[in-house]
Amino acid sequence: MGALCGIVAAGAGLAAAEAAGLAARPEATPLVAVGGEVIDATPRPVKELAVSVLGTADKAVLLAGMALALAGAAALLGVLALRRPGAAGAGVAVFTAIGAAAALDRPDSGALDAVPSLLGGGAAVVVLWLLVARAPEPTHGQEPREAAESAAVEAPAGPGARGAGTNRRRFVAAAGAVATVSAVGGTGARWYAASAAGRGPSSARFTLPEPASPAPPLPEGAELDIAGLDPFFTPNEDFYRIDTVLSVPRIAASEWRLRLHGRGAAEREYTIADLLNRADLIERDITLACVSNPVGGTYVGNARWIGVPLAGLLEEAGVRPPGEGGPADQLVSRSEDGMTIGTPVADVMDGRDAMLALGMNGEPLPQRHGFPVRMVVPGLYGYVSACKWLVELELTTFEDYDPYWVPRGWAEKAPVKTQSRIDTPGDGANVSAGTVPVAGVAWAQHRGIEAVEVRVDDGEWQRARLSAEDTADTWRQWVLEWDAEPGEHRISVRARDREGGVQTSRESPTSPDGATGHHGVAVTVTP
Ligand SMILES: Nc1nc2c(c(=O)[nH]1)N[C@H]1C(S)=C(S)[C@@H](COP(=O)(O)O)O[C@H]1N2
Ligand SMILES: [Mo]
Repeated sequence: MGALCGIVAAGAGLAAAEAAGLAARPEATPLVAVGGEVIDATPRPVKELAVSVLGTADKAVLLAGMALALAGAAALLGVLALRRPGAAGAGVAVFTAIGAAAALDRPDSGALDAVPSLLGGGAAVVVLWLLVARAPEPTHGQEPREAAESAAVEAPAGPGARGAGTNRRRFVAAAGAVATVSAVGGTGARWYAASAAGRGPSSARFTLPEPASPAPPLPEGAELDIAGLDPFFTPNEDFYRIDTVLSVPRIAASEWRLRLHGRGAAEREYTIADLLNRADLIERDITLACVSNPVGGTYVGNARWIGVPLAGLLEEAGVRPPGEGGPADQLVSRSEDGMTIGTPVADVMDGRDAMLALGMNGEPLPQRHGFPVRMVVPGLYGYVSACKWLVELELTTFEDYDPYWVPRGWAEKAPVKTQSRIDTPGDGANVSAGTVPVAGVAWAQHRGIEAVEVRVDDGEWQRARLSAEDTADTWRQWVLEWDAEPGEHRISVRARDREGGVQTSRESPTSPDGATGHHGVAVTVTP
């Protein structure tokens, strides 16, 4: 009986929280907020395992698992409530606090975000106490019916006797009503929130301005239409995320400031409006890659960015590249969360589209990808160029300053290595004999991809067909129509860049400056 009270009360609390979430933010409801915290806190290997086993169902499974765990705890608290309602109330308060704390810790949150958890916790306690107070007495092993009847027989005229059956019916009716209202109200609120969320961003942040220099139109044939091949533009939801933060920094765009200072630079401070209103905004397609990407890995993605050309901003502050006598050779970017990233001033000012990015694939930077402002520098690994949640730029020297990763054994300078990856067929795949498209992506940012070659077993390297090149800063897709013969085969790929570099077969680890080697997949071809 107590367990039933607890579960019904928890359901009522969650439903109340969902309803309150419509007024506050749907992201702030306890299940969603705690789930988000769990995801943020999950170590990368565990997360990768979950994603590889569950795929896109990982979040649904997480939420269902949390609901189950909560039901278990609610049942225990309900049993406790029969004897000690106060202690059970304290238990509910603990869960309420967890929900509220998670909601307040979520990206973009405000004080209002605690409201759904607090209201939900309040509703749960009230329902729990009301139900427990009305719960029929335990019947000591007898069937409820018999208990009621025997009570009636023993005390035929007493009011308490008739009350036992009535109480039971009342209790069941009340619990059933609460459960029904909770289920309908809770799922209704969640459904409404989901449909409302589809209509537009829940928190208006800023509107992306029109760039003075838009990205050139994508050339025809830049995207090959092959099942299993990564899309040319990586959707923001799918873009890899690598950073050291457990909880994504929340920066209000209106409060954001960027300080520029250091050797050979006039000190400057910029607001978000300063950047948004600039007349020199550019829009560019740039492929970002992580130095921790293993050969064949997925820590690489391509996006259309909008931002302020970094070289122009530095020139306005009087900065000259070292080649022109400037005293600083390292630009250190600092983030809200204290990350430091060092980039060669020479690279930033050599004409490439290094930028302070505000937009990613047509929307303001997602919180996870550095809102409101991050750096993007074509051709350099993220850890030496792509500072997210940027708040400070300092001109210094490599001799004088080691940014975060350098004392941890990573290279001071790290241009992206020429790399290629087979997306389809997957490693270990079974395919039928005949024509099989072998396809993937190749990147050599800022040098450009010249050719991609594929080899089956110990055969000749064969030229793959390349997608049309967008820019030298973006990856290219490639495909080889393979005439697959029955048996076990190993397929490898290598890329050539525009500067004559050939992707080496020599295998080296990601540390200190990026993995090398050829990506290969083993495939079984059935007749
Ligand atoms: N503030 C901050 N910025 C950061 C990092 C970080 O840990 N903190 N990681 C860097 C690394 S290692 C990479 S590869 C890119 C990844 O950017 P993404 O998460 O948007 O894909 O961000 C870079 N910028
Ligand atoms: Mo990285």
